[in-house]
Amino acid sequence: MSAERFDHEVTTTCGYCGVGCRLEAHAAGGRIVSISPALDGPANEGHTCLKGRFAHQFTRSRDRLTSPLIREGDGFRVASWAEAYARIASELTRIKQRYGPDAIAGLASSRATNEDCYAMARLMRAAIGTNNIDNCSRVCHSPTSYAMRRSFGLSGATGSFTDIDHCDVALLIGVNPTQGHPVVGARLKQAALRGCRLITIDPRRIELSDYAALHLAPRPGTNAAVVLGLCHVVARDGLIDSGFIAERTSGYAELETLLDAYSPAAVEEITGIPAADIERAAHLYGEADAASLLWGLGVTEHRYGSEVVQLLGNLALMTGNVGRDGAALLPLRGQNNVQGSSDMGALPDTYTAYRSVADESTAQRFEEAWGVPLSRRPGLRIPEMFDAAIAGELKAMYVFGEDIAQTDPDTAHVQAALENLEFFVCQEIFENETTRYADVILPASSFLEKTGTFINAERRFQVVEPAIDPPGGAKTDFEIITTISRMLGHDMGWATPWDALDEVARLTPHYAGVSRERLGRRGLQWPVSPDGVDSPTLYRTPFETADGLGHFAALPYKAPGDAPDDEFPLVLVTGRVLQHYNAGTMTRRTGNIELVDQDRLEIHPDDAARLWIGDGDTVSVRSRVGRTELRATVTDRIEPGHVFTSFHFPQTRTNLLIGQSSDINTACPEYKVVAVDVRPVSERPAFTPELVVA
Ligand SMILES: Nc1nc2c(c(=O)[nH]1)N[C@H]1C(S)=C(S)[C@@H](COP(=O)(O)OP(=O)(O)OC[C@H]3O[C@@H](n4cnc5c(=O)[nH]c(N)nc54)[C@H](O)[C@@H]3O)O[C@H]1N2
Ligand SMILES: Nc1nc2c(c(=O)[nH]1)N[C@H]1C(S)=C(S)[C@@H](COP(=O)(O)OP(=O)(O)OC[C@H]3O[C@@H](n4cnc5c(=O)[nH]c(N)nc54)[C@H](O)[C@@H]3O)O[C@H]1N2
Ligand code: SF4
Ligand SMILES: [Mo]
Repeated sequence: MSAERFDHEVTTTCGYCGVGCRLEAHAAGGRIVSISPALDGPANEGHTCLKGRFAHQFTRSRDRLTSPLIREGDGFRVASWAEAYARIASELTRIKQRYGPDAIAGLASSRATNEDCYAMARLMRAAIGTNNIDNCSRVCHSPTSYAMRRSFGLSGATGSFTDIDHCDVALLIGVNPTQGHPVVGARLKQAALRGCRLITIDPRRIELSDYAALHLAPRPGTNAAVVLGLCHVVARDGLIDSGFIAERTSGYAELETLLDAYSPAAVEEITGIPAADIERAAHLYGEADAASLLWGLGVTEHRYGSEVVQLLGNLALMTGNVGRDGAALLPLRGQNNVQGSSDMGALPDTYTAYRSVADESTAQRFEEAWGVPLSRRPGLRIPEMFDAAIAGELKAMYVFGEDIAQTDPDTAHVQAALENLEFFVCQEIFENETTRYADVILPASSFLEKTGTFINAERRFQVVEPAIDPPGGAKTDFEIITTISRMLGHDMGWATPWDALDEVARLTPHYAGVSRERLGRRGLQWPVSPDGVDSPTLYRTPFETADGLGHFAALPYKAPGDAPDDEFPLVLVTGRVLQHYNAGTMTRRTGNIELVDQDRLEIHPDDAARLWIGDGDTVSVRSRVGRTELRATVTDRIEPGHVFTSFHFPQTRTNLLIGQSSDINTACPEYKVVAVDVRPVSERPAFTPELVVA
């Protein structure tokens, strides 16, 4: 790119996934003309995927929201900011006075910055007076956060992406990095090429399975049995690190007793994985000098997702594969800033750095800083918000940057909840499925139009700089949230997002040394001590639990919440594809739409033949709670008995099919195991006589 072709250049951080690639964005005349990878980006080292590099055309899409909209009858009319703000302030004040602060709830966006999310949490807690604040981590990696805090102490990856370069075995379970975290996916391919042995555990044969020493295909929802089987063999064959277990952990004896029941033969029964493959995988992992574990939603979005993460913790603890170079536990957190939105306390039960709202000294510290009394009662989680709205207890919601009507489970239930609210504010960059229910829609800014920080999946705070201005009358999320707070009588007192970041650092020992200057081009991985020293590897010694030990968890396998039967004989797994991102509001407005223009149902050739479904045919998919139609792709990457689809296109309405079953500890939906009935709806006859065989 020649210098003449752009007039403005910034180094910023990608706003799609949790890898956190550093990008050089070039703009001319207020438009992005090109984006290239920053060579010194610590997570990407000069790489990006097609989203970070090319998926920026959405910024100037004609569909961008450019002025506030207020409901009028069945539609919306353009309004001034003054009118929109006044309406929001008066409605929220009325509802608070009439029904109390807990009748109002807010959702923070994991697409937005730490400063936006921290401001939103402060708005709900201090300006409204409720802990009803949550973010999309609820439907994603909340089980990881829960489990890692119990096993090790802190809610984050124990190491960094560079550990992938230093391990001799990487075990991937329920994660598909070449699609979801492509730059990490490429790093894993590189690792495989230099001799690192990959093990992939996924009901589908993912791209990295082609590079793996071993691929295991469990029945969906049986991860616990797989991991207990691996631990069984590791213990039985003396592959444990006894010194590590004795010095640094507690609870091993109880686990050892439990493991008796999980012989490879018993595990084969439950999971369908051949016993010999369990043996091989356990030996590969257990005999490695340094083994890393990576997981994703194939672990968490299940009824016992949080327990499986604790079981993965067992595997690492019993082999001493934690707290060393190359021996990392790397949950691939999804959204660009889902680590951050949670770290910032946009959760119903915690302030920054996961300190409980019920903890007296923490609450007092925030009361002092914010000058208002704060509730000690944990607020509602997202699914509880919907239940409360349907019950008539929750009256108003303020949602920014989350398309709950498309992405949350059981769409009909979500719609009923949103329809039942007295007042609903959406702050968005596009109209989407959720804004249909809004009373006021506020036009906000994307990551290329704002200032602040994101935290990636390796706990790294990184700077975000605007490359262009927000379109038309749109404003930054930070400006909107802080203005609404001021109108509600609580002035946060910040001129810029950097003032908010300084406040976070001041009030949070784990982030004490974080500042704009110190973050520089490479960012800092929390905890960051007051003198600015950061932490690429956690737990070199000791753990951050109350007793400083790593905690084993003796948790047996339990069957998933849903199971196939005669009426619903197939298991639907849902997930994502490379070219589109979640609700798809952004990627559907880029050239990626030419690559993939619909959600497809992947089905094994045997099932397809049995059901008389051809590649490209339209099929009906029915679950216990809903029905939809989409086109089929016949592929042997999926096992017989399972089908797969994504949720990127609103017309598919994938989430009509998902029920209310969720993780027992965190309420993360069981998106990954849904019993369904699939049949063709094409004009083709159900059978042709010449093909009927007795
Ligand atoms: N291109 C793209 N990238 C994205 C996103 C996107 O929408 N598009 N979204 C981002 C977000 S928010 C997130 S959270 C991440 C998610 O990234 P991943 O965690 O990789 O998410 P998924 O593709 O949903 O699921 C991962 C795998 O789990 C497998 N799986 C399902 N059930 C089971 C099971 O019972 N056991 C095992 N072992 N595996 C199972 C699925 O077959 C799938 O291959 O991606 C992020 N990156
Ligand atoms: N069936 C099924 N459903 C799933 C999943 C699954 O695997 N299967 N995965 C779940 C997971 S892991 C997640 S994380 C959720 C994600 O679900 P969502 O968080 O709802 O999805 P996104 O598309 O990431 O973004 C939400 C909205 O934010 C807007 N937006 C983007 N940037 C900004 C910004 O800076 N400011 C503002 N104000 N708005 C912005 C976008 O236009 C979009 O409408 O989906 C979940 N849904
Ligand atoms: S890998 Fe993730 S962070 Fe990197 S460019 Fe792609 S979407 Fe952005
Ligand atoms: Mo996610």
